[in-house]
Amino acid sequence: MALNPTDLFDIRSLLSEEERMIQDSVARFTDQKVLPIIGDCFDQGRFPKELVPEIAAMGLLGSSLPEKYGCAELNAVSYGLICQELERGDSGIRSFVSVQSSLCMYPIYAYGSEEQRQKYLPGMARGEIIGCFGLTEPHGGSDPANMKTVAKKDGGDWVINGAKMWITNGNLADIAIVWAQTDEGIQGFIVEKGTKGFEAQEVHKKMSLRASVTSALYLDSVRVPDSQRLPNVKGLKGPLGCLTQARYGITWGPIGAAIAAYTSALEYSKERVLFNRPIAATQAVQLKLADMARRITLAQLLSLQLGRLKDAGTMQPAQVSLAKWNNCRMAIDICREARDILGGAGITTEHPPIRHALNLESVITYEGTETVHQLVIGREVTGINAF
Ligand code: TGC
Ligand code: FAD
Repeated sequence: MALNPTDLFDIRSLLSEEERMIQDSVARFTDQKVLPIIGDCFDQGRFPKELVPEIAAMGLLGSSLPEKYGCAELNAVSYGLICQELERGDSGIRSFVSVQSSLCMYPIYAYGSEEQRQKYLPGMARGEIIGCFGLTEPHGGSDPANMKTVAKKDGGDWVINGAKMWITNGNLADIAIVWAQTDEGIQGFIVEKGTKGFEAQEVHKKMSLRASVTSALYLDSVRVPDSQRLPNVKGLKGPLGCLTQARYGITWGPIGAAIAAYTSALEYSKERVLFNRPIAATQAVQLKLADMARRITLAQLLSLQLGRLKDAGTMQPAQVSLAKWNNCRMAIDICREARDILGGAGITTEHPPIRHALNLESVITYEGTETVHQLVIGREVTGINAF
């Protein structure tokens, strides 16, 4: 029996019935709702906000969090499959869900008070309250310990001053999780849209993640009550703990982008006839396709095992770093190679490879650059910090 070209090791057989069902329903959503419009959205530099209610209704926002907050309480592998199928559509759609789920709902759940959870999580799960996550600053995102944004205590309030850069969902968001330096270390604050002195400004001229909103945030003496501070974490481990959740999902997402590009190149190569034979009949193209299939298979196994470790509660940040590095590198290489197989046709958004390749320029950079993750592994295996 012929093997499935996008699942050579029958990894689907390792999924539970519920996990397969979730994957199928998100795949249908991507096929029916995302793929027909996403090329145009990318061209127009437009995030398809009209899809948010359906994304929410499917339970994809904060999908790992408890049902008592209106969430689907799915396991980590299911969250990964959601990311994979959404990013098969576009990294911008997966980014929206990653930020809402792992970077905004997760810290409110993990570090927030019960009052904050009740106030925000159900509305966020319904997609009625959109969040963004402000960690990166203009002077350098890789080193968040060197944070310049400060929050000073003033009676029962906090006064926040600073700026954040490259913030996904910034101009869409109703709330921002803002990380700021305080006298007691880095702390997180929930800043609501419309708070005096708080402004989001959209980043334009992007060649990547064009179907996603990216913004700068400005905080000019923004005053928030202590009840908007996340009370249960202090120090860099707060934001880094959120990043571990989001990076885990990002190990899966690029598998979807790679599958989209590989499938497109595979189909095209069987139809494109040059020198009296389809280019798929040439050794050069077969080597490229075989290499894509090999690298996708390895990435699938890596993320699945990572998900099983996460579900068992033993996943380590360095393991996430290795998978984020490997899978982003795998996907960007495949998308660029697929673009080449399509020749000139590969340079337009009529075909997915170039859109995914351009998106992955962001995905390989955000949530820790490739170099940052390589250095995390270097530190893990040598015991020497080279940052
Ligand atoms: P270090 O000072 O050693 O550690 C500080 C504390 O944090 C703990 N920790 C972690 N906890 C959870 N998860 C992790 N991944 C953790 N890494 C470290 C650590 O145990 C320690 O705790 P404690 O209790 O001892 O205080 O910090 P480090 O040397 O490990 O960090 C250095 C480095 C470079 C790895 C870190 O700064 C880093 O990861 N930099 C990259 C920053 C980054 O990724 N920014 C992303 C911004 S958000 C974003 O890009 C969203 S895009 C989303 C989208 O659109 O999809
Ligand atoms: P820098 O940190 O200035 O890095 C520049 C270069 O130096 C990189 O090549 C890096 O690998 C290299 N480098 C860094 N340290 C070392 C070292 N020790 N040794 C050798 N080389 C090193 N951030 C948020 O907080 N929230 C968001 O929602 C968010 N969304 C984003 C969306 C998009 C589209 C993009 C592009 C970024 C987003 N980011 C977000 C920011 C992202 O996390 C940062 O871009 C990333 O962490 C890198 O920071 P930087 O851009 O300042 O690059």
